[in-house]
Order: sequence, then structure tokens, then C-alpha cells
Amino acid sequence: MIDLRSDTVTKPTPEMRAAMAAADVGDDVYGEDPTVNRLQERAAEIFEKEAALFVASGTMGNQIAVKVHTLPGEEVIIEERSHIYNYELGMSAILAGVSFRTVRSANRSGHLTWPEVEQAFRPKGSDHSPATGLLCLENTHNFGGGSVMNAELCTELCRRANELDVPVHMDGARIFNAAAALGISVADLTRHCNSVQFCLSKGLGAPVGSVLVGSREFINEAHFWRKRMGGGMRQAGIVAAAGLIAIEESPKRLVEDHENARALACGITNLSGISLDLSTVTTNIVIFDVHSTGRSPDQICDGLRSNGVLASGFGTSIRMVTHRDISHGDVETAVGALAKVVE
Ligand code: TLP
Repeated sequence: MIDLRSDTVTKPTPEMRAAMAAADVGDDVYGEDPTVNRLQERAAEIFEKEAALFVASGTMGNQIAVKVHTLPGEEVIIEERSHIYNYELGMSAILAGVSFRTVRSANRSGHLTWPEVEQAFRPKGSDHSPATGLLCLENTHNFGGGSVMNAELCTELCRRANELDVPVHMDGARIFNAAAALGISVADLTRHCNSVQFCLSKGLGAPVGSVLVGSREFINEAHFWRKRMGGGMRQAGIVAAAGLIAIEESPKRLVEDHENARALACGITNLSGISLDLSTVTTNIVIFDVHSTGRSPDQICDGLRSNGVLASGFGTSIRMVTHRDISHGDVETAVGALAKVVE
């Protein structure tokens, strides 16, 4: 099977498996796992932030960040198609007691501009309206098609929000893809964000885990909430060992995934009934509308499956994601399979 459902499906590399087998471990709840400590130190160094925390998943990292940055009853400004709002099971209402003020970006990339954020902002001190407690951003924007927010926009949004006393959390599940596409460092890209969550288990290819980075004070508080959520892990160095390889080695090869996504998009853009704007494909995610094929995304995904290709459907669209276990040859096979299904 050529699995294009997500970049989460990658299997650990032989180097990761060897590092996991050999990992030096201890009890991380006592802060004594040297491999987890090393991963956290390296993540903080790479992002040029004060501290970092290894967490079980992207969802856990994002939700802890929302909790730490806000007070119950506050409101979080967030783009309407974002992962935190749509795919984290409403956890922010439960854990942080906040509500979301969603804003639909006028741009299909899903990245908000400052005027779009500003019109949604509500100050503290009203005796009627909830106050804005946090701005959440997403880079790359998953359901914006893996779109990249550049450093200038990110800096402007953070600066302006901070001026209004509102912190900014970056859901950077695929921030290394964004940095690779821009040709800059993740530190430069996220310098003005108050916190960043990034996933080891997506494009970077590790089997488990995400990392939160931010100020020492933020991470101390996040550490407390991780334990409260049942996320205190013991000999977690077994998985952190793969995470270390993921942050040191995997970013170098992400451009290959982006080239493969581009080749995939070029191959399918002219198939009958497929609607895909090539200019939207800048990282490893390809989203295309199949409405005009006369078939539903589920029917097309079933057809693809019979031809050895896995993809995921949502709405009237299909998403295909390239990753380290997908070769250029796999891309050609996937294009051929889709042509067979829709033509
Ligand atoms: N995204 C998954 C699905 O949940 C949709 C995927 O296959 O793309 N932020 C962003 C931007 C994400 O794309 C994801 C996962 C997460 C957070 C959550 O990460 P996990 O799955 O580790 O909790």
C-alpha cells in the first residue's frame, strides 16, 4: 500500500530503532531520564527558547499551552479551519474553560492577517463580553493545504497581540516543513511566539511525541499540567531517542517531501473533474476538490484503495500527504491509480 493518508504513518527508521534500543533511560517523572532531558535541551536550543517539554502528542502539547496561557472564561482567537478548534475534541472547553472566537481567513491559506485578528479582539474589563486571552496560529496550516505563514506575518501577529497583552501560541505540528519551505530556521520563524508545539511524529518521522517550547516559567507550568493530565511518563527516553534523531536529521530531507508533493499535484491537476490550484501546494500536503468527478471522496478513496493507494476524504475534497516513506516512484503510481479511478 502507498499510504498518503498522513505523514503520521511513517515507520521509525533503522537508525531510530537502534537508538531506541540503546537509549540511556531513567524515571522522567523524577526528571532523571537523560535522553528525555537531552531532547528537551536540544529542542530549546534549536528554537532559541528558554525551555522545552516532551509530551505524548500534538494535541496534548496544544491543550496544555491553551490551559497555561489563559484563565477560565476567556476567549481564544483562532482560524476557523484550525486543528485546535476542529480536531481536538473540544478539550479547551473542558481543561481550560475557554471559548473559541473563530475567524475565517479571507485567504484560502488559512493564515489570518492582523486586521482579521484585531476585529475579533475583545479587551479585558468588560462587564458583558469575554476577554481575549490567547491567539492561536497554525504553521503550516493543515487544512489550508499545508500553507506556509512567513516570518514577517508571524512576527507582526505576535507583536501586535503582545502589545494588547495577549500571548500567542503556535501550533507548529509541521513548523519544520514551513521553515524548510522558507529556507529559514525554526527559531527565526517562531522567535516572537510565546509558545510553540511541534510534532516529532509527523514529517520528522519519529513514532511518538511532540515538544512544547517557551519561557522557563511557561514550561514549569506546562510540566505541572502534563502530570495532571496523566502525561508524566517514566522511561520515556526509549521514544525520546527517536525524537532526537528526528530533530537533528529529519529536517534536512523535508524538501524531498515537498518536491514529491509538487510532482503529485502536477500529475493530478489535469485529471478530469479534479480541481487543484498548483500555487497552493508549497509543502507536503495536497488537497484537491473532487466534486466535479461526480463521485464522492469516499468512493474515490475506496477506488484508490483497490489500486493500492490510501488517501483521506473530507467534505468534497481529498487530502494526500507525502512523507519519508513515499518515493518519487510511489507518487507516479498514485497519479496512475487516481487517473484510473476518475477517468
Ligand atoms: N493532524 C492529523 C489529524 O489529526 C488531522 C493529520 O493527519 O494531519 N496540529 C496539527 C496542525 C495537526 O495536523 C495535528 C494532527 C495535531 C495538531 C495533533 O497531533 P497529534 O495527532 O499528535 O495529537
